[in-house]
Amino acid sequence: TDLPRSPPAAAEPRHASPAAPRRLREKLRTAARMAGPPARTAPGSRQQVQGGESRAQPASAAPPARETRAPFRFDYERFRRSLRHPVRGGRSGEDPETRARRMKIKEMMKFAWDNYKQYALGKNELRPLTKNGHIGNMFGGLRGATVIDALDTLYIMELEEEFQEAKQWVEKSFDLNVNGEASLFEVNIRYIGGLLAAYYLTGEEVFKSKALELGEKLLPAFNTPTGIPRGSSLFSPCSGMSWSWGWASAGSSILAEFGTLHLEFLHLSELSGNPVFAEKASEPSLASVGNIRRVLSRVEKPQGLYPNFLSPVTGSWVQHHVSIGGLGDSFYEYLIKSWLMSDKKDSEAKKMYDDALEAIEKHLVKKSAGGLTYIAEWRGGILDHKMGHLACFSGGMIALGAQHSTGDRRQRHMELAAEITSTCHESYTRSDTKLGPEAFRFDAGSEATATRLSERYYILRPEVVESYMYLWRLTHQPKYRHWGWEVVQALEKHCRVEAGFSGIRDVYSTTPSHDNMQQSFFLAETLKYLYLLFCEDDVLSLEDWVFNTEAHPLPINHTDLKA
Ligand code: DMJ
Repeated sequence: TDLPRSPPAAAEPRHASPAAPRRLREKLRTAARMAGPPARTAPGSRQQVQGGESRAQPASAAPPARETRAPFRFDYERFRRSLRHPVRGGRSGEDPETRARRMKIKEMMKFAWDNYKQYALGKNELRPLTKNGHIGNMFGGLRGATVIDALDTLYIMELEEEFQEAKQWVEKSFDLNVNGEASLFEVNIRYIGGLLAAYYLTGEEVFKSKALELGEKLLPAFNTPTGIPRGSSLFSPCSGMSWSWGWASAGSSILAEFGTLHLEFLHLSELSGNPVFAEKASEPSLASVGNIRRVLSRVEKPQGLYPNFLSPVTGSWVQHHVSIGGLGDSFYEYLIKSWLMSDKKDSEAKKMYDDALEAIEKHLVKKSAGGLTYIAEWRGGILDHKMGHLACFSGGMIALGAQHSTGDRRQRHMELAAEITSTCHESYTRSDTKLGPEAFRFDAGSEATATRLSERYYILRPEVVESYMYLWRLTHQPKYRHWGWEVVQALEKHCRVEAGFSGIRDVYSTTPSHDNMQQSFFLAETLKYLYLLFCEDDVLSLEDWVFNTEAHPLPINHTDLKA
């Protein structure tokens, strides 16, 4: 649930910097000149921020991590005892068909991993047709996105040998001293989320220390006049600096990016004892997700809606485009999940979620001529009758939130969640491959189908099966498992190739045109949610865990775990 991506030919997020390697080298050289002689950053201390527009803003007075780390110890054993269910579940008694389906999905995961390992280990993603690796430009020079994204799925599926292979790669080859421009959002949800989940599931210190080190590398992105981070940060080990740049999102910051940090950053503070990620206890810090919350709760919302673009300089909206799909999506998801993760203590997040959903219901939820419920986009008051694949996560989110409402509201929201999930299912069943397009429309006679050539592709995205998983867990209606199994069959038929799984360019054509990319989120999310759909409810129980927007499980804070 992030930003819309470009069509398969170049499956990078649309907001990824177009900077060519030559321009990047120039930026690094300029940075080095401005910084003077390289200064080593003390291990564990915050990196210095220099350069670009950020220079005017001193880094917030956050305490260096080492000041607070010494006396602090996170009590992992106590954390494990605080869980209400064994992480991989403990119930049995399922029917043989459910077990067989789950085993099939496990086999798909093994196939995806084995091919990545054989042809692309250490690259970010596998190109399954050409049998090589893809690096891309989203992660600031970091490698191994598929390894980090796959860790917790391998663990949950009890693929022990494969999990050990992935862990060894993290121990021996995962290098954080890299050069490049990183998307704050992508590094946070995939790398930090993946490492945190692997730590909480296994207790292996290597995952925790890498997550904390990487978290500190992201802090300079917050160095703006409002503390609203920019979209990208420049990792540069030559002097231990990171930069924030304005051009990545045309000078504005994107709601789904700066609104999708809260879950991971709270855990970084929880594990390190360093309050800077979450909030400074007595003195509000700009470099914290608490500050983002403050800016958002103060700014005026047109008709109660949250536009997608905010200026990190003035703290005002830049244009009035509202979407529960790309550019907005996971901001809403992180509000309700922040409340759940706080064991229902973060009432501000719950109120923001409730108010936002009320405005969405009032202004964006529509019914098509054929009776399908959908959530439209809003451009300065004009509705665009379109839903992106990304927006299909919202069925699951609304169902999750509804569980904690009462009376009419609970019933209304459960119905809305079921209707949206059913519409997203229609977008799959109305295609020839039984996989859904990147976006579908409800205008000019179209009902849940793509009308533009550029929107017909499917890149192994998870959002529709994510909603099936939540709706199954919350209602136990068999149709959600049936729908999930339809997806498994379609993936096998149209996306499985000799060396992995690939996205396809046109869901309305059964003559395959593969995009040659096995996205890391296919292992992190699509296969994990499908697997969980065929598990008992106590495997990664919703009573113990919230899933970050890349499906990495983070624990609900049942107790204070400082040692
Ligand atoms: C993933 O990286 C995450 O789900 C993100 O929130 C949205 N985009 C992809 C999957 O579509």
